[in-house]
Amino acid sequence: MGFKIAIAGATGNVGREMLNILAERNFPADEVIALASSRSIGTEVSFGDKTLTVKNLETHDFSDTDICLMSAGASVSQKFSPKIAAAGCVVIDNSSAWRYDSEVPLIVPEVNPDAIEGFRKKNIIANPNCSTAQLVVALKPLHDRAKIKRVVVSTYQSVSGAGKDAMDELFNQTRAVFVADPIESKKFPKRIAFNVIPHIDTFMEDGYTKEEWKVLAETKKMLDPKIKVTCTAVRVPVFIGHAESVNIEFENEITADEARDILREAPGCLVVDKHEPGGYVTPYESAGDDATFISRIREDATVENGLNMWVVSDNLRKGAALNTIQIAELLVNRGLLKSQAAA
Ligand code: 11C
Repeated sequence: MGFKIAIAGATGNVGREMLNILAERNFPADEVIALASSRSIGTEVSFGDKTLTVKNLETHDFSDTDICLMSAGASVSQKFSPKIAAAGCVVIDNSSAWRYDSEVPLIVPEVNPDAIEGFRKKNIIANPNCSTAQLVVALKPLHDRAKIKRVVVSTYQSVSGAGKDAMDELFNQTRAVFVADPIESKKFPKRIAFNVIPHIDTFMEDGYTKEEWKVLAETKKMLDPKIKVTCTAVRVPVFIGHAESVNIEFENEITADEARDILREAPGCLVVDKHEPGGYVTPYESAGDDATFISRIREDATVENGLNMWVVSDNLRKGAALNTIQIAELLVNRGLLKSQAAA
């Protein structure tokens, strides 16, 4: 007996990717329902070789739905997730609404799978921010080996993290530059075509952005609260794939060769690190792939036990849709999910 799965936010970048990945991985679903807000009702979305017609999230009865994969933004999640969870349906939420709630597990299956056992407190599980997901996949095996003290991250984030309108804005601005049309910026505060913007999400009182704060808060929650993390998050004119320059200081000695060997064996990681032109992975090549790619692993001679590395992943997959579905698979594989229809 399979499960009944709903995707809330099915017409968005991440919702569509969730449908693709559910189909690709043969998730044990008897029925998949595409849901969205009232303005998208009737829209058609692809699920494998089927077409699903989007239904209304507001009126869907969740009492015989087993999992709701939510990718409809934080305010929609805050409003709907408690009601969905109360109907007995487990919510796996891709927004920031529940990540920092001590009663909600924040999960990357390669990093802290055991934390999922606490999900019954709210019947909600949170998926991390895309820039954190790929970071912790790469940090976890190194932390296990040499204990990380401090991490300095600079991100190079693609526009798809900001949604479909943001992708259109990059496309339209790039075209406008070539045909000498006026450049319009609606989604981003400055022009993104042929530019980089050191600002993602809202500004906080201390001058950091919320995106930067998320990277440190989520790394601490999933990996180790003792690790010091600082981040500069930057938007770059790339459609899909986030890259990160990561500087790590360890408690114990670790060489670049040892780190490379550890990461080669680590779940979810793929090391591409040849010291030659092109011997590394760029965001463009990561698009459509599930791995967290690690390149440019070097010792940092300016600190004791320091390493630098370059971490790249498809932000819509490992950073969002794939990780959400891996969480659903974890629930199924651990026998934590009961079919509501069979109850
Ligand atoms: C971006 N990381 O690239 C953001 C998107 O908290 O889930 C994901 C925001 C979040 O704009």
